[in-house]
Amino acid sequence: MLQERIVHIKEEGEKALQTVKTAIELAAWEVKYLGRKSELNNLLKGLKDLTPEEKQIIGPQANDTKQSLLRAFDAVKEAFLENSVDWEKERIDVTAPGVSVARGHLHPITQIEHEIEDIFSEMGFEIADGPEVETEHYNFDALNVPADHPARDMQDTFWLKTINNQQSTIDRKNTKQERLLLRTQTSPVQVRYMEKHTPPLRIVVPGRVFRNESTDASHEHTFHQFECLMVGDDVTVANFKWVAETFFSRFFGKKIDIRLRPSFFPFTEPSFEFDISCTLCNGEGCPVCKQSGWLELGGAGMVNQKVFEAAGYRQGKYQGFAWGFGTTRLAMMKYKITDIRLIMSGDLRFIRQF
Ligand code: FA5
Repeated sequence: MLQERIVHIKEEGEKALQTVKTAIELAAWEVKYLGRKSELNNLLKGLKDLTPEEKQIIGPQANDTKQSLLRAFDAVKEAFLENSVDWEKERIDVTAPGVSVARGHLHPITQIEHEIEDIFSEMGFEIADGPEVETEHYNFDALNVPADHPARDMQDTFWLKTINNQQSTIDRKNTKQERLLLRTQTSPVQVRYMEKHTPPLRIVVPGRVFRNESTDASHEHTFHQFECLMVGDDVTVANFKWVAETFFSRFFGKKIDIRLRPSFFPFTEPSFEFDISCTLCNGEGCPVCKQSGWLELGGAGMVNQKVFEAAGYRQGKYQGFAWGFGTTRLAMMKYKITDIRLIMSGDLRFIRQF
């Protein structure tokens, strides 16, 4: 009786498999003839209840049937897979040229800033940061630029409009209403940093600054500067000169000529301007260096004791040098860019070259 039933399952299963046309039908067939609740499986589970003699006959027969149906199922499944793939489409031509992936990259100014930060970090400087929207106090007052002093006009300023006829304030807790501006230099970060730290200190401050001035090949209204400040008990101009020469020589990978000229900044005393030989024309004269062979890179000097005082240090206790230079101008020299206005133009044809 059982033997006949098994033969019947086998015949029925094989017949049903021949009519299967879709993957769904094949899955249903598998459940019906090979699944956990299939008749054949129940039969196999019931073998334990048979007599030893019956087991000897029924056992092998049921197992053979299961294996046979499984083989038949696998063969049909394989055929299904084979037919469902369009091998012509799937063919991979390993000799075909690759498709290049468009990759973005950092803006040249950011690249230069990273390079500068690396060089200064190696010399033991810390990287500091400050706000682009600054108070009049930090941008001018604390840097020893009195309200009516003509030095305040040295850097034309973008003042921020007042809100609701009130002067806007950057610090709402501050009851003194302060005028806000777009910082004209990175120097305000000197005071902000010194207020929170005690010498000895060495910092560099990369950042964007703004000036309300007309543009030409070497002047922009929005550009980048890099401030450098070193304060201690006995920091001198000699330290400045060594740091400047070491930095520029490492940056350009060769010995660079530096020229110091006496100058005036309210926040340094004595003050000087420093130029480096124009790497674009090698000192021959070109539109960028205004035919002089030199490029004005920055201002520097020994920190005015009044600035130390504004930061909360006792007058005469420390001495140090400060230095601010145009990162954008440095980028122009490095990449031989003849017009500064290209740098922040957003023109991708220009940016993609770096
Ligand atoms: C300053 O901004 C001072 N804060 C620098 C300083 C810092 C002096 C610490 C002393 C101590 P100055 O206005 O000269 O100085 O600007 C510094 C540099 O910024 C210039 O030498 C130049 O390289 C760059 N720069 C100035 N104006 C522009 C501009 N419109 N476009 C591009 N770069 C500019």
